[in-house]
Amino acid sequence: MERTLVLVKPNGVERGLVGEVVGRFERRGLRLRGMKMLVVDRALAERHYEEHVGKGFFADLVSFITSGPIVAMVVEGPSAVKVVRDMMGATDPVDAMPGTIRGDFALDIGENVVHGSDGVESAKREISLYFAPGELVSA
Ligand code: D4T
Repeated sequence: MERTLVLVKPNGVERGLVGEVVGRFERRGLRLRGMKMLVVDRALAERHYEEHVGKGFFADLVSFITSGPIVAMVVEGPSAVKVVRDMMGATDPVDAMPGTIRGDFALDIGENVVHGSDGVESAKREISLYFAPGELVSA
């Protein structure tokens, strides 16, 4: 079993896609272990995206993720990191296959609706940024 962090980004919340995104994971058989709505502040955004500090798109990335409420969730299942990323599709929605979340609901890499951790270690780090241990339930 693995756990991964999923975010429905501000444009996903604004467009009313939370239920669609959560429903896809639930119907696949993944389990929700924590979920909350929050507004990401600059400090949290910079910690979350620390690997992108110095890149040309960093300022826009922070500005976007802090622009409105997001929904953060911890999703659990076999190979959850890979399964979730496969269900989200390519980072650039133009390359995302139809049937994936980005392939069905996005066109702009800067506003690609969802985030999913890219590995087991980054999942652990990211989950701890958004959730205290007591906020997560176990099976
Ligand atoms: P997230 O983190 O949103 O799930 O995206 P990925 O894991 O799929 O992709 P990433 O870390 O490489 O990029 C993080 C975030 O930055 C935006 N981005 C990325 C951008 O606006 N321009 C770019 O050139 C890249 C590479 C999109 C996602």
